[in-house]
Amino acid sequence: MNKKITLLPGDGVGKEIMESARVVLNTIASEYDHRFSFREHAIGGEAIDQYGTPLPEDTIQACEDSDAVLLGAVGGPKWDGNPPHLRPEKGLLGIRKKLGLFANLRPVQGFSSLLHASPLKEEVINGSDILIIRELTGGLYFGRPSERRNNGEEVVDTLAYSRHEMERIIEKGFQSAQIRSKRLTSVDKANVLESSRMWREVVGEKAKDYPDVEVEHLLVDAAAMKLITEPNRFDVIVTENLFGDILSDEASVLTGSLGMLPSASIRTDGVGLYEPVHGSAPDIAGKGIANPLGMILSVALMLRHSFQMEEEAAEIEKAVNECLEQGYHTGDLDIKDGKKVGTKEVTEAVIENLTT
Ligand code: GGG
Repeated sequence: MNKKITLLPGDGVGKEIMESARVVLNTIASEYDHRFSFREHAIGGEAIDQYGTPLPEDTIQACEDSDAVLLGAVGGPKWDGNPPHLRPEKGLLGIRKKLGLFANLRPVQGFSSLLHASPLKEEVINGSDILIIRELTGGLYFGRPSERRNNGEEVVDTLAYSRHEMERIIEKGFQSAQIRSKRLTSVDKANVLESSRMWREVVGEKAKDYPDVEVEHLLVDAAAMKLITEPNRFDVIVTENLFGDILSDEASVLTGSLGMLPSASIRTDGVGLYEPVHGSAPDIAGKGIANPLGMILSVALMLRHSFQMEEEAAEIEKAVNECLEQGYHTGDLDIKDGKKVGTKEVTEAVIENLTT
């Protein structure tokens, strides 16, 4: 099977972890007799420096014309003072919007060798397996106006959603719950926000089409607390853009490190974009110590969702688990009697497990 994959390494540690993704894909290609062809393009801060825009037209075209997109990370202090349209994050938000990627799937799955790496008690997190579904193309991230006013003395951001945007992501939540444990938690702030009251209405309407799915509504503040105190009560969580961004970073505590979380950004059909949840980590960029596992697990999600290569995806997940069981880890994780190594060595350990 020949698949065209666009690689967008981006900024900071993005480049280092993208190399890990490439090596893993080449190994899968030779083990399973697939052909993956890679084209690398610029996005984020690197693209601003090279082309004067965080999302060059070339990059958009390459993504539209590929079978899947892998992204590393964007951002960094170098561009912090830039005007809003020249910020690296604009590139990432822009490509999600251009490709119509409205659903961001963030699986939060604990690996047994990392149970004690979390600051939470092992008995609380043991068995945690949550799918957070974040709406990706609406809400505060895209609402207009979003600007400073009155000589910079006032500021406005806009939280805007259409009913259609809510319906399609909530539907995705119900569909995902139906093939898992048939429990869906909808997270909002309906005691304060009009958008959340409409969100609840839409959840109520959609629930009629999925009578076998048990639905609960949680306010985002309560959800944030319960994710830490009772993570095992959750199966599928569906929520809007900003709440999903924050809750999924919070949920990474269950896995031991933000560096472990993969994500898939998809639409009903067509190209998908896969990236680790973490950002560009400028403080450790270029040192060869970034955790590549969130990126490698994103490769597994890509194989499963975009290419229907379930066996290959499961092999990668198994190899990651074995790598951790053998004690190989980067400095963001803590494994008892483990071997603290760099990005390259962790990747090599995964490859070793993939090929034996
Ligand atoms: N790999 C994820 C990443 O680079 N995140 C940085 C970022 O700009 N995040 C904004 C968002 O995910 O909405």
